[in-house]
Amino acid sequence: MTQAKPSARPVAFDYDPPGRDTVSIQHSLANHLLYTVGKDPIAAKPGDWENALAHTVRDRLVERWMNTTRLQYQHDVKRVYYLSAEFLIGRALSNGLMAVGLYDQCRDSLQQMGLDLEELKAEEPDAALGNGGLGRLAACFLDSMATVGLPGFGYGIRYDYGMFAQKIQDGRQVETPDHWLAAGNPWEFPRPEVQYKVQYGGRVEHDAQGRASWVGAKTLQAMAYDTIIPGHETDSVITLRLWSARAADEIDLKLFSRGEYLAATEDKNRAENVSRVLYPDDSTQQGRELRLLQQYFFCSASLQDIVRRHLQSHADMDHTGAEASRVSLDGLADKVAVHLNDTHPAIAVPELMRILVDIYGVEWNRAWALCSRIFSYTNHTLMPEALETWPVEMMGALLPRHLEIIYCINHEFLQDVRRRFGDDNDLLRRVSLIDEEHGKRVRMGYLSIVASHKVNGVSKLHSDLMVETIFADFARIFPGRFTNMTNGVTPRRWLAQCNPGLSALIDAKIGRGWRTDLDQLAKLKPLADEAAFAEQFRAIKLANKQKLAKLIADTTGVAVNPASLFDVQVKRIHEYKRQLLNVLHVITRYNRILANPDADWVPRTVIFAGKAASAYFQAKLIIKLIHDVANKVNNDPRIGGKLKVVFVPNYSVSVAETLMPAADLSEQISTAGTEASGTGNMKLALNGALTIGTLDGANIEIGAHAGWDNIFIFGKTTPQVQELERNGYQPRAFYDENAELRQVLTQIGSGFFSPEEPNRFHPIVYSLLDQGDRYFLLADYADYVACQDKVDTQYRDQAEWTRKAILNVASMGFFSSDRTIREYARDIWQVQPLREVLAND
Ligand code: 26V
Repeated sequence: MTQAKPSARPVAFDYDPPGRDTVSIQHSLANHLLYTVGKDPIAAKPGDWENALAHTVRDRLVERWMNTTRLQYQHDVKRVYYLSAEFLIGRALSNGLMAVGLYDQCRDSLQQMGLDLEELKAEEPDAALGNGGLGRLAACFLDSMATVGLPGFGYGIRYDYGMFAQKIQDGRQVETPDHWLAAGNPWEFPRPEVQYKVQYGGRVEHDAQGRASWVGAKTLQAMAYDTIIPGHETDSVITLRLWSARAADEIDLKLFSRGEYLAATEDKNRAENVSRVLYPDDSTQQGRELRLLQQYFFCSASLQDIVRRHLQSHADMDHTGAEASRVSLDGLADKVAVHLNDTHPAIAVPELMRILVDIYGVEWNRAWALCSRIFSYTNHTLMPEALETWPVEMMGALLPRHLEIIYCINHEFLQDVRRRFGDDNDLLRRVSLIDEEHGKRVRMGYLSIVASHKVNGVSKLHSDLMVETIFADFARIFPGRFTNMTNGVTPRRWLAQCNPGLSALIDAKIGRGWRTDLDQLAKLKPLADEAAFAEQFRAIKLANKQKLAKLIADTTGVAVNPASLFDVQVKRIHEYKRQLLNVLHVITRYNRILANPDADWVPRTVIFAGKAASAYFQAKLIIKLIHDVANKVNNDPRIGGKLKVVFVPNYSVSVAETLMPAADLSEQISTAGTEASGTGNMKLALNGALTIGTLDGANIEIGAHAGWDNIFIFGKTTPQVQELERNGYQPRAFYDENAELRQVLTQIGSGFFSPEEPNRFHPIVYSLLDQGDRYFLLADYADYVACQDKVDTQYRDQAEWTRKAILNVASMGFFSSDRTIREYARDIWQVQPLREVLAND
């Protein structure tokens, strides 16, 4: 690494800690506008003020940040490094303001200056460095690590372009690039002095002693950018370090001196492409070489950084040179836990082996023993098509030494299996790290399991299914290695920040402690029966619905009635999540209203939002269907206000912050056994929505906590789905026996919603009736529709509905990511909050 030794601290080092009073804040803001942003106030745009405000907040976090980092060094604590290809942070301004405890004060200071905080907040682009649940979970975890005071560190990629922005044109998704850094990023500190070489390509040579060297490789540079992650109600602040790709040599001097300027910069561009764009796909594993390079790029830089930090603070005094490093590295597992967020960072396993064995000369078995104590791995999906494998040939060309190391790991592993389980060739073939059946591929999930001391799923059901299905052999080979860590969400963003109305009401009743101890929400339970409280609760929900109605009107042009039931399904568009089942219900309801217009219909607004992977044809067609159905329903004068359908474009963390507080009904309707956990389900319940859902993922635990009377459960259970599968599921049997279902599918298939193109939705009907209905929509249809009737009945009784909604909020304490992160810290990482270390020192 090209990093100079820190120079001695100057003798006189005095600085002005920024004040917290109104005048100080106003001065900071003015100073930053002038001296940081470089704008004359008469010319400054809202974006400039937002930038100045972000710096004003950041200033008030830096001292805490330095103190946290300094204390970690001084007490030589064990750290956890969370490796993730995705961090879906969203906006940072409100979160930062709340963390420093200056939200109201800043708003008022701004107001005195004639500025509106709400307007400035809207200027900030989302940091959308993730696809969906997995990336957002990583962001909630960082927030919780900081708040709980864990010595945590996030490592990922600083993508120039994050998750694509979704535009809707003629009812179809159109992807546009997300250049989130265009106006600069006030939350990051570039660290040009922190750079590592990352190599790829070339070949491996072995010397007479069998030592490997990787020769003829190409080189990239990884440069660090640090983002401050503030804790709440604490001084603890942690770091998210993201790597950006640079060319090893800025430009080719030979070409440059010959005047071939464009050619001279080609290498630079190729290198920088490595961190250019987030792969926008969470449905299928894409065998893209660049994606493997991205994964290796950030893992290699992160591990070099981790090892460098360890050696820096654990210099062995009794030895010199290489021996000193080897001795120091013996202690690595006592000071370092590395977590693999899914298999995207699994290449970190052979990379750490390479660093230890090839670079520091650590003996193989010793190095492997360290790895096995350092790594742990979370699985986030059971969907076979999302389980990563890489063609051996591709990995050999890109990372020849890593492929060798993986073969060695596999050899030792299979030998061990043979020793313990005999020559069961079928078993050996099944658990081999190399899949030989689909043209030789490296199984990254298996590699992660073999290297980790703990492997967890993300909800009880998912963790059970994981060891019963995809990892059954491994559960037998490594009993005790598999565990569960049910997901959670940060109550700071997903209640305090997004729902100020409800937060203020809760504060008034039970105090502010719930922000860092969400179990305290249970104190609201007795209030569920208090009419006055229920009245306030309802008024807040209505105000939140009005705010969402405005967003809907602004983005879609559709006027919705805030007094109607807001029925919300927001998440990535995927067949297993069954947005299509929701549409089948919508059409059924439409038909029923037309058949019986004078019945006492509960007015409903069915709200969808979510992105489809750009190459996922069926998911994109579902988006189009939602729009075509919406068009028909919303413009049918016979329907009046009884039913509205809207699709909110460009679902993102920020859009979610408006949607979650406004929902009455939370749709969590995946086929049982397919949704690993879900976290939107938690955010919606925390904001007082009632769930309609299957017994899938974390829905089961939500029901157990909220009480089964306070959730609407329908559909086949996982064992029932498995049984249908075993017995040869016949979707047509369900079709034949249900007249309403037949009508709905006939309408979709015959162009009722797409008269200008009657065949448009053939692929949808075909997938249900002729391609086996992979996600059992038809099997669950009747029960789902009947369950929706129960929802109506319940909603008519507003007092009872509100009581249940309050009980849901009061029961969500368990789903704080603080609880999840404490479980990881205790049972997997063996790291302690700094506060506890200090108390024991
Ligand atoms: C796969 C791929 C494949 C290649 C392209 C990029 C990409 C990105 C992500 C993934 C895996 C996605 C897995 C995922 O997001 N799982 C979700 O994780 C949530 C947090 O644990 C959980 O709540 C959701 O149920 C689960 O679907």
